Amino acid sequence: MQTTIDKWCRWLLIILEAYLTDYQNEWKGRVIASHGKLVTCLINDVEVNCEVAGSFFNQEVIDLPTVGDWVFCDRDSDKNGRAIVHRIEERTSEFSRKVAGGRLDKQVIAANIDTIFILMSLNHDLNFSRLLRYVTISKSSGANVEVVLTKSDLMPEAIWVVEDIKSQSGIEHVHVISVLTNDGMEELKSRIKPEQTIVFVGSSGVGKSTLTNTLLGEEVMSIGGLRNDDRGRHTTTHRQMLKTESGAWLIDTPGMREISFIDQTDGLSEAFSDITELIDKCRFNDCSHKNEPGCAINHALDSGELSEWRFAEYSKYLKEMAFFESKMRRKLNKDKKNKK
Ligand SMILES: Nc1nc2c(ncn2[C@@H]2O[C@H](COP(=O)(O)OP(=O)(O)OP(=O)(O)O)[C@@H](O)[C@H]2O)c(=O)[nH]1
Ligand SMILES: [Zn+2]
Repeated sequence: MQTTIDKWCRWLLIILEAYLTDYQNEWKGRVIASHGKLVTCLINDVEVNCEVAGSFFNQEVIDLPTVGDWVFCDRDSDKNGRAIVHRIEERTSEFSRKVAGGRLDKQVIAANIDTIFILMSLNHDLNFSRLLRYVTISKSSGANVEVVLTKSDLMPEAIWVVEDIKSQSGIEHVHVISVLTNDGMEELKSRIKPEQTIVFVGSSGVGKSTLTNTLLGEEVMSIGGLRNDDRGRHTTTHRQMLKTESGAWLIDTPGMREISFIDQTDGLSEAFSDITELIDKCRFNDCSHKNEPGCAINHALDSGELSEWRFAEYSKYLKEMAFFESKMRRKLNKDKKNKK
């Protein structure tokens, strides 16, 4: 009996010790730059180099601290070596996508964002399909979403695009700007409030770094070459958060060549709310919207109320998300079996 009590006491002591070592002095900071397992945090206005604790890598789904995250560290200085990040505060919003390439993992690009600005440049590469992808992913983030059409000096007659984008994407705020001519800049700035966290997302070369530098009032980000076809050279190499002249926090992200979904059906329902409302009106709950009688989707397609293109995009995204989800489920089941 005595030995059992001893054993329990020893266990209790170990747990207590681990708890006290880990959390007795927790310092809260915000991640302002991330390079995988190394992050820079702002703790009490001081930049501290940190390393992510090993425990992050024992999770079923690895979720490392990302730019914008509020985290808890073991100290508030890196004078005696990097501080260790022990945990992440629950995020209020996150912009995520599937990592590029064949791997299945989710990549959180930015966290705790108030507004996501999707940048797209007004040149011959203007792509509605890509924009809808960004809108869908952004809508599932929990943040407010706005669109910024850049380089208006290249397409002065942009006004018709704005109306099209508003109706196709359902986004209320669509800005048209040019950093070269200052067109639309004041209106955009008025949408960025002090202390808010914002992020610019979009393909490489759309002008994220140029706009960032303008809002910061100094050349912090290096700008891509003098190309205007959006086939940029990926000049932004890592993600970082910077304070603008007006006091807002701005997260600059590298241009994304690939923008693939994870399970973001919530964003899909929001971005395509007209379609989900129609689906609710189909006579059969499991309507495939092919030949069933009483199909509200087919009716809307026939009458022209719903565009073929939008429905095709919606169906494509839904399929991609279902594919990701089933592959992810299989992977998790396999991992579980291997652990047994
Ligand atoms: N004509 C015109 N060109 C612009 C404007 N804003 C940016 N550019 C040019 O577009 C190119 C790409 O700009 P960047 O700011 O590097 O683009 P980015 O989105 O940060 O690119 P990545 O860092 O690769 O993601 C550069 O040559 C800029 O000079 C604009 O308002 N008008
Ligand atoms: Zn139907």
